Amino acid sequence: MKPDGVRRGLVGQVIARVETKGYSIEALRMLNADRALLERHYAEHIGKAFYEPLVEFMMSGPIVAIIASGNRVIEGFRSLAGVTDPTLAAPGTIRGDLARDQGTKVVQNIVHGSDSPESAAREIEIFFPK
Ligand code: 3AN
Repeated sequence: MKPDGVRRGLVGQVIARVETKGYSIEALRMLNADRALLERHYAEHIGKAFYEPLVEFMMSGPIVAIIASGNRVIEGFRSLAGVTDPTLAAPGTIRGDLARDQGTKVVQNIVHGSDSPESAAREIEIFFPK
């Protein structure tokens, strides 16, 4: 969960949606991300126009990192989250129901979800270092 979700008191709602869908919460950690962590997490976006606003936004308050499990949880969570742009995200999804365009340089859309088993493994290393 990104800082906007935490600030708005939506942590419980988002976790409830994941659990109600039937996935299990395996680990959960609230933290303040620093620039070094975000550079690793968002390496693919370095150089893009929204990269610096994205990093500033992600450092603007605590975030909640969650490991959830269940068959096809990666695609299932992306379906629960809805598309990146909250204006276009379908009603019924986390972004569609709980977020809107705030007119900021970076989209504030409540949650991030890993997009493949490889990115999940990489992101778990970043947010849950041994
Ligand atoms: P998603 O979180 O939907 O997988 P990514 O990983 O492509 O999206 O993008 C990471 C984050 O960067 C998004 N959640 C959003 O906050 C921001 N972002 C992505 N694309 C744009 C864009 N075209 N303009 C502004 N912000 C963006």
